[in-house]
Amino acid sequence: MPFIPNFPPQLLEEHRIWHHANHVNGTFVPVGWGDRFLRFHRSFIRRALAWYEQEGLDNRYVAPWPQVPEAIRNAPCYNRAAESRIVNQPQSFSTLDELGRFIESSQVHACIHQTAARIYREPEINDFDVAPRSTVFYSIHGLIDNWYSNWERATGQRQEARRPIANAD
Ligand SMILES: [Cu+2]
Repeated sequence: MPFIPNFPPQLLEEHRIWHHANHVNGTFVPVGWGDRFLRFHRSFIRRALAWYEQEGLDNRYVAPWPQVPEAIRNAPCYNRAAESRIVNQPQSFSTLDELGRFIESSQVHACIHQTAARIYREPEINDFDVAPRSTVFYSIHGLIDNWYSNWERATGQRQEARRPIANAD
């Protein structure tokens, strides 16, 4: 089931707007983008998957890939050395922004989307406007989110979700 039925239009719109507001072209990725990219997608997939679960849809379809599928790693656009640094040397990124910018500037994120769209014959996966309607989007972004968690563990920079400040009165 690669296509998610009745995906909430407001969630789709939120993702579309984020990418239009944060458009990057090629390998130049501005300072601050990486931090926003990782945080936005973490929050987005959590909310989209909460809806998905509520719908009673099968969680197995949207589970993160345990690693990038070999068929994608074999694509000419894929940067294996970059993936290896992300996975094995997370502490080499001193900030979350550095990690996020690297995932983009190394083309790892773009290549995964492009290649998945091609090999699964699902062009939607490579279209920001509609990608969250595909289950593969969650396999990809769940894996990227696990790279983010891995970085948090390795650097001791895990930040708990902000709790509302208790009212002192
Ligand atoms: Cu996105």
